[in-house]
Amino acid sequence: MEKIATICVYCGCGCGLVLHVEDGRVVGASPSSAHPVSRGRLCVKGWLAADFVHHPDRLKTPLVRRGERMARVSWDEALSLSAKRLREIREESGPDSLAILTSAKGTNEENYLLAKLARAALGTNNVDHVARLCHAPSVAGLGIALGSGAMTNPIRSLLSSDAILVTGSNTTEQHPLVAATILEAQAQGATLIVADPRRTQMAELADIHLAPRLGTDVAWTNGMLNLIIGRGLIDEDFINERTEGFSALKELALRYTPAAVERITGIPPADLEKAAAAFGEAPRAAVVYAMGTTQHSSGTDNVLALANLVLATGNVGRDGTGIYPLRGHQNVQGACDMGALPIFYSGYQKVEDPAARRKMEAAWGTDLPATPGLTAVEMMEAAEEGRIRGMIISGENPMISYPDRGQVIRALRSLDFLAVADIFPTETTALADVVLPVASFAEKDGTFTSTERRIQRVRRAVTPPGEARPEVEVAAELLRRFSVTADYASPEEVMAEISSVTPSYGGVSSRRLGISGLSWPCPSPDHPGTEILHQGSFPIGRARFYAVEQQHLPEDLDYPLFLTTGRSLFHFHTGTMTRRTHLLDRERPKATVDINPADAAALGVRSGTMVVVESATGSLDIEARLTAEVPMGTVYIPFHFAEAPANQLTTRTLDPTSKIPGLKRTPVRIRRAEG
Ligand SMILES: Nc1nc2c(c(=O)[nH]1)N[C@H]1C(S)=C(S)[C@@H](COP(=O)(O)OP(=O)(O)OC[C@H]3O[C@@H](n4cnc5c(=O)[nH]c(N)nc54)[C@H](O)[C@@H]3O)O[C@H]1N2
Ligand SMILES: Nc1nc2c(c(=O)[nH]1)N[C@H]1C(S)=C(S)[C@@H](COP(=O)(O)OP(=O)(O)OC[C@H]3O[C@@H](n4cnc5c(=O)[nH]c(N)nc54)[C@H](O)[C@@H]3O)O[C@H]1N2
Ligand code: SF4
Ligand SMILES: [Mo]
Repeated sequence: MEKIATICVYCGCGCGLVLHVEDGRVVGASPSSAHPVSRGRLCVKGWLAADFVHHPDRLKTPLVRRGERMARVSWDEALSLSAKRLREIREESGPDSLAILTSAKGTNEENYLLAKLARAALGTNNVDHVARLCHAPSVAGLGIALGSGAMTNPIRSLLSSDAILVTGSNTTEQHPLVAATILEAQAQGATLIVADPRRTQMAELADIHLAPRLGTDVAWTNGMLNLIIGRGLIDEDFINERTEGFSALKELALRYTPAAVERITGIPPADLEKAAAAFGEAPRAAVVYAMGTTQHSSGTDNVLALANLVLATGNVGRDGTGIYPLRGHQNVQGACDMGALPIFYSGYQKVEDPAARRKMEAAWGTDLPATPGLTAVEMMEAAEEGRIRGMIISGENPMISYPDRGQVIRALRSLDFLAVADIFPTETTALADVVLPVASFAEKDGTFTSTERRIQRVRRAVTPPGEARPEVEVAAELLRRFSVTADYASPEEVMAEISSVTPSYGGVSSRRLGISGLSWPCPSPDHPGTEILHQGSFPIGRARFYAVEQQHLPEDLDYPLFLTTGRSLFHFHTGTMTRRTHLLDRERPKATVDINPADAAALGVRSGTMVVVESATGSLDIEARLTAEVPMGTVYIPFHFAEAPANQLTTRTLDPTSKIPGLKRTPVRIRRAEG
């Protein structure tokens, strides 16, 4: 048996995985004991990460739509047709009538080439990916507050924390190896504060559980600051030496008294006081957050409020401190780093900056567009209105994962041309004109960048099924069809180009990565990489406080309940891989809506009753599950299940700064289904 060291394909923890190969097939996976994050451990999805690789449903040949049917064609035919249709649309409607969604499941090299395809070949900055639905508020908020949108410290650094505030993160289920580290820190004496409207396992294990109403995070965060200022627990030296804007924030925080916070959030003053004391008194405190923070129409404000908290207490730039936006997909950090975003080239170099643009034009040998592109949800709106006519979607399943599914269907059906690259048939490939079968993580070389900015090697263990090909090759072929030079002999050569144009990856080469990888910024070949950011200074000089107010949340009498959506440990998003992994699907085979027993009694609903959930955008038939994990007035649906897609109910209400939709709070009503 051969053993190939690689990286888990699921979440941003970035665990080291060993694939076991026998007779050209992956037969199992086990943890890597030498790996700095996993240290010999994996969660259940990691142990089962090899299961879908040889599934019979894998896409094996390129397909082209012929009326209602999909016909098998050669790669040459599929790619030539794609290039021809995209070129025709561009001639008729201009480059900005085209768009690319790249994949957080893809490698850095694939994301870089797809972003290059959008800019250098199609001529548009319309390139984005699911980070828009995920940590766009972190990229925007931490970007303006600290100068970098990434996690400040490595996961391991939490072991040195004296207090850890975890908010909007179902950590034991969604980032199991981060949760294991947090619980290890707690066992050593750190105080664990968890803010989540639901009583998750993390909340159950917390020393202090704050259960705010959905969407009221700015209020309680400002409230903690109010108490921390009142008790003299701020770090005045840090504020004076390294930040600006504190006086305006202080004035604002004065108004968020415990009583005012209780009215907005429902959090009892005594709990808020305990949390503020624990966080404020800790010599080293850290904030860990995820989608409960970002997926709101106030997502950027929520992030800024948390940044205020760590800055005011001087908890940045040291081991045991910091702010941890937990990145979701195993390479969503990398997809952002590679410039699969409408306003940035790789390394967050702005497309609007003439110097950056000239540099990229010289590197890519062509003129580049200067106007920022559309974000993911804006692309869907433009498609419905006919402003976007041709799209490439690589490794995303927006039919299940994007908000307001009715609108997504209308948008994708309105396109004149859609090409989709995936490893499995999905609800989105079903609408494609061309389907491109690509290699999975086990069948290609390249790199992923984990949530702790750790750039790690992904290694080919087996050959792709049928005619499926690594997407690096597919993207390079498309670039050449648009006369852009793309003579890459291997993903390593793509990484060489990435490091030549991307300062933070400047010292990265596949050869250097080894088992532990390298954390960016790593500007030069002799640089060891950077585990803790902002140690002496911030990239923007001084960090900035932003005085953010709690948004007013109007009541809607027609929709008296609030839906929040999320995930389960056993499934990954739209389930394309986990629902094809028997042992995972068996654990969580069907969709349910969680309802508090008191709400259920008022509705005349029991566990197992079929109900109809209705929002302003759609309705859904789904089975009820009664649980006190959700508070009264709140219901919860995991969005994994195509049979009952939660996004039928969500809306496109966007955060004005980051353009993330408010997926965590949708007004709904519920009734028993007829019959
Ligand atoms: N098993 C598994 N792991 C995954 C994924 C997966 O699909 N399956 N997906 C990956 C990806 S891409 C991501 S982004 C991460 C997501 O990881 P998480 O963000 O941890 O997961 P979610 O279930 O989206 O939501 C997190 C929590 O936010 C809480 N919440 C909702 N509204 C609010 C609010 O207003 N305030 C606060 N404080 N909390 C709120 C919810 O109750 C929920 O417990 O997981 C990654 N890991
Ligand atoms: N209601 C609601 N909606 C949400 C969220 C929520 O919390 N609530 N969360 C949002 C968030 S944070 C995220 S990140 C998104 C996730 O949304 P998506 O990223 O669209 O969901 P996935 O199911 O992970 O889709 C990944 C696709 O990539 C394919 N794939 C796997 N490996 C490869 C590969 O190597 N190459 C290629 N090309 N494809 C591959 C998979 O088969 C799958 O079809 O969902 C968002 N939508
Ligand atoms: S914690 Fe995340 S990266 Fe680690 S094994 Fe589980 S899914 Fe994979
Ligand atoms: Mo995500």
